[in-house]
Amino acid sequence: MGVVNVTPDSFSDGGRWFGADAAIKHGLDLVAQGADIVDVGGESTRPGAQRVSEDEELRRIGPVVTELAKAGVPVSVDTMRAAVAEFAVSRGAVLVNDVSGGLADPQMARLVAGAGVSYVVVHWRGHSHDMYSRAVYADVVAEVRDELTARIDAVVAAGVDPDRIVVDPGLGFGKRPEHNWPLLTHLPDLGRLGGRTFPVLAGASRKRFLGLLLAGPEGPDGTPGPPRPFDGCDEATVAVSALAAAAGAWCVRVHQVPANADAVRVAAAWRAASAVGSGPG
Ligand code: PMM
Repeated sequence: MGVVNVTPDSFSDGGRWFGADAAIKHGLDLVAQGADIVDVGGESTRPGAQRVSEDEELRRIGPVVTELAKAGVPVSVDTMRAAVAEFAVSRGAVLVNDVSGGLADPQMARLVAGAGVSYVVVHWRGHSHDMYSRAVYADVVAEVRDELTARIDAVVAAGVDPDRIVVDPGLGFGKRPEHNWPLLTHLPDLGRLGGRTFPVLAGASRKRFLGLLLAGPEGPDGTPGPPRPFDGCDEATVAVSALAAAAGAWCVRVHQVPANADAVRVAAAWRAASAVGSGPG
């Protein structure tokens, strides 16, 4: 999944594809580079971000979703608003990527159910302006699984077809680095919820926990080194994509497609070969 953030302020690519023409071209380029899905978003969810209005979100994504879908691109709409999802689906979007897992807009699950599109249910504990205040976990994997299970039960009760659900641990959403890493190493468990197995999507691309992992050397007084800037985190993103896909993730959401598409193909070959029995005796 390649990302097109039609925003002035997203964490890693804010402002770059803010104009509709640039965003449409970027989406087409991502497909040419190997993306299977293009995720179009008009609202930044970076830590501390304030919300944009619905009109502004629609203004940003409208032409981009419309033109990409018209060009035959499988479009995902990254939105927490049912009205925005409804518009995007009416223009041909095939997937609703809701980083709030249906919590931000009570109409979302019904809209998705009625539209019959796929739905990414992301683990989320609240809006970005104060998300770190909620980053408190005793057992992050168990709690994220329980909370995702509750969201799935709610959206299925509202009519969403379970076969259309994709789950996502929501890396960085109300989570610190020490929470993101165990979630990444338990991706298959995160897909097995309530007696069903759901495809899993992971969105680690260029996130701050990678910049912190790759931080510069500590100062002489032990102060942490400066985090690596996001555009120095693409190789680490590729490493996460390979490991996540090898562990069975269905999809990785990334800003830079070519190397990640290669990583996913390596992982697919890895998984296929590991299924060929050649064990002892
Ligand atoms: N992360 C961001 C935006 N949308 N969607 C899903 N499903 N999973 C994510 O982890 C996710 C997302 C924030 O990233 P960006 O603003 O750097 O693109």
